Amino acid sequence: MAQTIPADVPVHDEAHHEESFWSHYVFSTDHKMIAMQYMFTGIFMGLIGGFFAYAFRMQLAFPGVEVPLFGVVSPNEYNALITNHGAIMIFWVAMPVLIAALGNYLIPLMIGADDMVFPRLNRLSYQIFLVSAIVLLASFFVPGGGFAGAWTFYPPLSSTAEYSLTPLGSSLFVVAIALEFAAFLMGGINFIVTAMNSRAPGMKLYDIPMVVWMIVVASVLFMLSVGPLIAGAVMLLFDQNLGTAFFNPERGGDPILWQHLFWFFGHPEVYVVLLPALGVVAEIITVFARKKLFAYRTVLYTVFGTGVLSFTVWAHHQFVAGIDPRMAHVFTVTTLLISVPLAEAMFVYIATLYGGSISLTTPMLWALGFIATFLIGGVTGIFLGASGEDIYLHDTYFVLAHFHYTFFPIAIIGFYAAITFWFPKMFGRMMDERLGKIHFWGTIIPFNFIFIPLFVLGLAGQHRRIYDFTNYPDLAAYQPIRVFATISLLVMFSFQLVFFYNFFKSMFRGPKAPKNPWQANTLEWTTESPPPHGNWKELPTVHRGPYEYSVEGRESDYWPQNEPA
Ligand SMILES: [Cu+2]
Repeated sequence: MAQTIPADVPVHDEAHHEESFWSHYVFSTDHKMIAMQYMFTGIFMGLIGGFFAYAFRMQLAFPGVEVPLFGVVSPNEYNALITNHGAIMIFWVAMPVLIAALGNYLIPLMIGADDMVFPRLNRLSYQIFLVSAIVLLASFFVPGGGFAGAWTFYPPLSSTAEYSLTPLGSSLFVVAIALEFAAFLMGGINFIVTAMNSRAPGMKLYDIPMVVWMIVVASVLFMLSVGPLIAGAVMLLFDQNLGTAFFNPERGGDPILWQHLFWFFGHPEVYVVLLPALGVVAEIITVFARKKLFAYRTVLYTVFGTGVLSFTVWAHHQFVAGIDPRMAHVFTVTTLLISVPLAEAMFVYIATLYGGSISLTTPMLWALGFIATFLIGGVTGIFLGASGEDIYLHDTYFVLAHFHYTFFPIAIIGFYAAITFWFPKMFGRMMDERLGKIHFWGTIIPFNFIFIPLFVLGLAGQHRRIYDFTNYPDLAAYQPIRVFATISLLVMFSFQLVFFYNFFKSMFRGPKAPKNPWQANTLEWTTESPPPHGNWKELPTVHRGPYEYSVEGRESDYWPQNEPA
């Protein structure tokens, strides 16, 4: 239920005293500043994760060669690079940027609140997240180096000192993961409570913008799935340091147990980051097609259904781990089922575009790029979900390419869609459209050139997590394909410079943004760009139904094609 704020309650102290640098940038409890902290930390970690990808892709294309800025990649370094590339991109880039930064920035502004319900918990959430990132970065510099047992940290490579070449590195890795989950639990509680209790008067449950709903559902999924993994991480720490044997079969433990604990979290985790990105795309295509979402409530029910289903598919990661084949059938069925609601969401998005008056702005290009690439990710997942076929494809580059066709749209395209769309609101200035489009095409084309070849290599039987394929007679012949993928990566990376140039130049020099440059009609566009402390001088009230907001004194008439004539 939306709460009504009595008229005599002061909304926010507009004329508050000057803040010092520390209280404004470092110890702020303002949701917008915390969102920026999450976003910039995520971008920084993304640069590190990207650099790791560059180093190991160079090793794969040109084995043993000295990699500029890195040096020769040793086999153990190679393992540490792929491990931490995966962990960083998922836990320290996708999570903080898509759910923490977007949730923090958008939820209060899109529901008409002046801040989060628990601002100090919010600040603590970021601080713990920052510590987790520092612990992870520190793990690269301890004796033995960073953890090198793959991002899923399966025992025994992660648990017992005798198998692990990086005992201290793996302990710090697990501590960093556990800290980070504690941070996101705090953030998630805030998101859910704020969206449910702080909405502007008149905004009913079905008026909540889709991206806010998506972040709320993602937070619920995270809270329900993360328990087993935190418990597993603690058990792993005990195995590493206190001599327990939860995952050690020689002493009665079971390494497969870890796989269950990990993937019970790991699969819902896909939806934890996917849903915010889906929400971003929904907001953008409705604005730039000048249409309402084709089926708002259907998408919402779909998302709820996907959330429930996402807890029933995890063992599709374990088809070759020795689970009972009859169980494999069950997980095949649930996995194929979960592709239905997502296909439906894609259908709704395409139906929203149909007949709209589409303007291909940079955010719209990213949103359309999301739909196109994510569809490839989704469709290739169906191959892997079928247990019979997975026996052949398991742990090949086909999995790797499938995975990147889901996570790249989510984390990278979702981020670029969101940042190009909300940049005017965040920084009060417009980004350069021409540079934005150059960056879009310079990213999306090489992205496909990196990963389509990897599907081919996977079907040829190329196994992941191997240091040098030229040692394998059957696989050495494919070396030109590996070189092609690596060069595409270099091209894609170089186009990211265009983004950073555009981003920082526009932040300081871009033309001033009006309140509502895109003529959108969600609430965040009714306040100044950037919004003041407290977001509005007077909190807004919502008058009309779903996706047709109008704020006191302003008619919402941006979407002339809302209703059929
Ligand atoms: Cu999965």
